[in-house]
Amino acid sequence: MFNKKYKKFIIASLATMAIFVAGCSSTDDKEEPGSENVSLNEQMDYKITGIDAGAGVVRSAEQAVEDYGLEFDVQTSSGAAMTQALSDAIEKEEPIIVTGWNPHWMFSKYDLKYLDDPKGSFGEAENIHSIARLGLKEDMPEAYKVLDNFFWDGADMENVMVQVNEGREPEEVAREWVDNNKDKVSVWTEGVESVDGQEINLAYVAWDTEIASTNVIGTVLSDLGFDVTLTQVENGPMWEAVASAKTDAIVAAWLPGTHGDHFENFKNEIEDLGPNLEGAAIGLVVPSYMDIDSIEDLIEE
Ligand code: PBE
Repeated sequence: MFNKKYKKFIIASLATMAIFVAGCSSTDDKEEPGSENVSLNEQMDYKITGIDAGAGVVRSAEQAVEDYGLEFDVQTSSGAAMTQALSDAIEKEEPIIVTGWNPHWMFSKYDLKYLDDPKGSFGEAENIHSIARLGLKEDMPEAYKVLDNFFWDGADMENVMVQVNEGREPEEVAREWVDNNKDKVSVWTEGVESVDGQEINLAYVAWDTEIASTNVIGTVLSDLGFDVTLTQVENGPMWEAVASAKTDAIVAAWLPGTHGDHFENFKNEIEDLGPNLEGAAIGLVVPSYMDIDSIEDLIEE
């Protein structure tokens, strides 16, 4: 028994030495594969700048770290802290990786790129869905129709987002967008009758995308005579709220991937009204001046 173990130990030691020797000789000719990644990763402190811990994109970034075997940590903060860190890094032309998504004003403000994701940790293209609480159709048919009809595109949403990012109040920007886009809004409200102060609550998370959409649809409902309250919550609680009818609807469901786990969890307690925007995406985003194109470029061998 002892002997057998001892033998194994010698074999293991020899194997280690062989690897060591092989390693040494190769450094004479050229650098170890992946060593240039090490220095870039060190410059970034092995940090991916995330947003709020409840966000799907943070979870997917953690999944990517695992799928690609990266040494990185995903640091959580908020959407606002992430865009601030991005802007600071760009000012100094320093490397940075953030958890990003589009539509987003950051793509019109800065020169950015998504890192390729050959393992698909961030999923495919996403749609943003509107979700109603059960019973909304019967209780508030007019609001239900508007939410069901609500559909716009990435350029519409970015138009609102860019102005909010410039420091204007979301409510004011939404008011202006609704006034300037009567053709689109009239499709959402076609055949919908006005109501007299019926209360409706919409829950949302303080992501730039959702601040834009929720304020716009809130303005449309308010113009129809609804007494609208927008309630800001975290992602998990937003899904719980619509499933338990604490809120009437959300327009912030990223599917099938980003919020797929929440959807799966609550699918029998909610009504999916379908996409209000198509062709959204999430992923790791870097400034274009960075000399990497894929998440694989972060792997250290
Ligand atoms: N986001 C924006 C959200 C969905 C909308 C990408 C930050 C998320 O990651 O959950």
